[in-house]
Amino acid sequence: MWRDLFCRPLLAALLGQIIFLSACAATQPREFISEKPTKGYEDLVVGFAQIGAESAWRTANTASIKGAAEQLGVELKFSDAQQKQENQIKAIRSFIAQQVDVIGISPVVETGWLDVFQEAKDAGIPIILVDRRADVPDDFYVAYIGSDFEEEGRRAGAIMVDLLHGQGDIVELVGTVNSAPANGRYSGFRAIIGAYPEMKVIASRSGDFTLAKGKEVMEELLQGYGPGIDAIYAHNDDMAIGAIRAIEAYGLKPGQDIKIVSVDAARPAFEAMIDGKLNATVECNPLLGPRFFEVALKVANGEPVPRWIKSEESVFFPAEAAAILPTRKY
Ligand code: GYE
Repeated sequence: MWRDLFCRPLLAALLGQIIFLSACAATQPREFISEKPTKGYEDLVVGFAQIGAESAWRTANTASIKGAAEQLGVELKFSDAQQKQENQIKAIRSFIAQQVDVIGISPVVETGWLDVFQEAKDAGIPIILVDRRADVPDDFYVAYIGSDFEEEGRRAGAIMVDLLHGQGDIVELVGTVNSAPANGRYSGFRAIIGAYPEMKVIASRSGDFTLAKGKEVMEELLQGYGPGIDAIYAHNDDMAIGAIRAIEAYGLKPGQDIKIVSVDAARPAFEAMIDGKLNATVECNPLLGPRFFEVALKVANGEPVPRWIKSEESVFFPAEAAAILPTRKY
């Protein structure tokens, strides 16, 4: 009797448990029982195809990527393409051959990536665009981490309108021809100043984002236009600083005789603003390393990531430059 009372519920419970467990196994999602373990940073192998070392911005960007890899324990294969697209293409091919988990690239120019991106796709290696975009279909990369260059151009345009009171002759120092930041900063600027018929871009020349070329181009423009130039719009700080040197050598006062607006907000721009030689700088954040590896890890683990991880940026003027300089990280 007592046996019956005791054993029946026990047997029923046992049976119930067996039925429940076998039902669980049958409905278990595949990933759950897959043998592929979740990767951690220390398991991650990442290739990064950097552009080069053309500017203060780029130096800070490289330091951010290398520093984050080291801190997180990621194995980073880093390539410096010395400004050449063909070197970046070679770097991607070598990353594919080494079977890295994820490839990061800052494409020097927007076009010409289809073939090599297709090769990465065929090899099943995801690409993350960092800093600059490439002109490829959406399914050729998993995410873009970087700035809104059009917006930076619009911000520079609005500052220029204020500085010139809606009237004046501007020369533009363009970044690397056909690069995403040069394209966006070019068109964003025009979207604003286009509403002011008395504001004209009288010359637009590439200084390839370097101080040396910015100086060289500015020397030529001063030969051509001299004091007729009211303002300079430089697509980065380095070219603005090159232009400042050319203007001083020419005998004019940068920041006064010729107003200057640039992009990046790197430390040398703050120093130039403190000296009264630069009128404003539009921020572009190069410190993308930690975010890049965070996204790379998610991608390697098959987790979803946003299509565009946008940098938050500001604009800076001479009045606040001295107070802000000590806090700048690049
Ligand atoms: O503004 C410039 C650098 O791609 C946003 O490249 C970057 C640009 C940056 O050389 O200084």
